[in-house]
Amino acid sequence: MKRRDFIKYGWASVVGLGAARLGAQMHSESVPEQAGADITLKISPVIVQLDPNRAISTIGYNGASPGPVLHLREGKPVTVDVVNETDVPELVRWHGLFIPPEVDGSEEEGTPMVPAHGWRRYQFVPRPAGTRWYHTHTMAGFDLHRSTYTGQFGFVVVEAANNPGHYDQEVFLALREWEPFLTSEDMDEMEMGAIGLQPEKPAVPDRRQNGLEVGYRIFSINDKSLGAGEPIRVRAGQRLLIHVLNASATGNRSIAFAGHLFNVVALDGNPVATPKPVEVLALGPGERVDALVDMNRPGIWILGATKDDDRNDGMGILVEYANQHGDPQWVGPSKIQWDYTIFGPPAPRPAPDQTIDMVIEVVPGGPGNFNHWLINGKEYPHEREFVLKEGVRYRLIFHNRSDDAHPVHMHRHTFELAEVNGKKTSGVIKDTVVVPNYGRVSVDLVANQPGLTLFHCHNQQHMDFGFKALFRYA
Ligand SMILES: [Cu+2]
Repeated sequence: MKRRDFIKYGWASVVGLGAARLGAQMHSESVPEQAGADITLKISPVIVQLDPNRAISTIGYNGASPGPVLHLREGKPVTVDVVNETDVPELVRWHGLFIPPEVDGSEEEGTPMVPAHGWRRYQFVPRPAGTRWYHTHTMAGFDLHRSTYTGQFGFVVVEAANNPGHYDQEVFLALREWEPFLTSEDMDEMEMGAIGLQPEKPAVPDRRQNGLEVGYRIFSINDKSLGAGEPIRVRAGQRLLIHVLNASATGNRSIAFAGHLFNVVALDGNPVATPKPVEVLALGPGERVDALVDMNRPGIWILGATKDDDRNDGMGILVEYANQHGDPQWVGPSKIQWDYTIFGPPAPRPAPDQTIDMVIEVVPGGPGNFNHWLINGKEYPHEREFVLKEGVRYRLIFHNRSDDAHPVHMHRHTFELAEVNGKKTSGVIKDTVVVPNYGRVSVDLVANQPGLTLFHCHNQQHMDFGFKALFRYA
């Protein structure tokens, strides 16, 4: 990003939504107030002003996208009224929470839809504590103007009774892209396959023609493209707590903070066993990272996508130390490799009671030239194939026999990583994990949340075309 770009964008004159102040957006002036609601979320068309010269029209929450940062108290019941001012039935999904299927926000599990031009009340007890998020969970199919392709997403922070809070400033950064289109290019940019071998790589390469994938024209962090919003303003000596969410419908992303390290303290909102400083964070859609950053290199820096095209197209934000001047600096990381296993000791996990193998395969180029996705040779719903017994400890083994990295997600539960491409770990608790291309990931799940439970790839296109399965309890 060059100096003239900043003059062109004139970001000082823009009323930016400072990431840390998203919470202040919460308002509901035109929403019919229902008695007794703690939070009212209005789903309606919004304009997102990405920079002074570019705005897009989409669907958001309470007049904005991202929606407000919702602060909930762990264990304290909450009532959320969702008012749907759009023409299509909607759902609000509470990602990362242990709540019943009726309010989880999944039609497959039986959560009722919020009718078009209607409203519905969600009541639940938020737990566990940590960085969660909320988003739509409808199908988009061939329509790239629906579901998670829209601006229906926001952070939820479930606060513990005793928050340690050893930081000076907290920021919420949602990675995002806009204006989706279909392309025959391979859009999977995750460089996570680097660790270990590719244990699921076929002996004979797959030469079938790949179907269309989703690309994007504009990128942002929260609702601003790089250089267009307010910078994160810091002072030397401060410690920043950064919450990162990949709110993309389909894209795996990597980010770096020039001149600084991310000390990763939690993944998907769950504290990791061994916090570690890293140069790069990689997140599949749906994943979150909480990291502490020591502000010890005064200057004006860019925090943004490691991929130059994505960053230059807007996925970044400036970090400005007090009393510093000059051009913002970008310094690419020395290596981009991401490895979940370093955040826990390499001790092997105890043997599970039972093992469930899930083989992921692609059927390239079906109707509309869209790929279809199979788990164990079948598309959704896998009626009665995955039946859990309460209290049993399962090891799920994801065999990814495709050339895409998949962010697989289990609703209403967390799991503990056991192995990534043969590398053992423990103490890394997540609800979404990216299975590298031709990779193998094993996770341990205790069946302790009875009720229908959806499993799916958090890539909207993959989910809509077969890559999901309904788990039930015996
Ligand atoms: Cu996928």
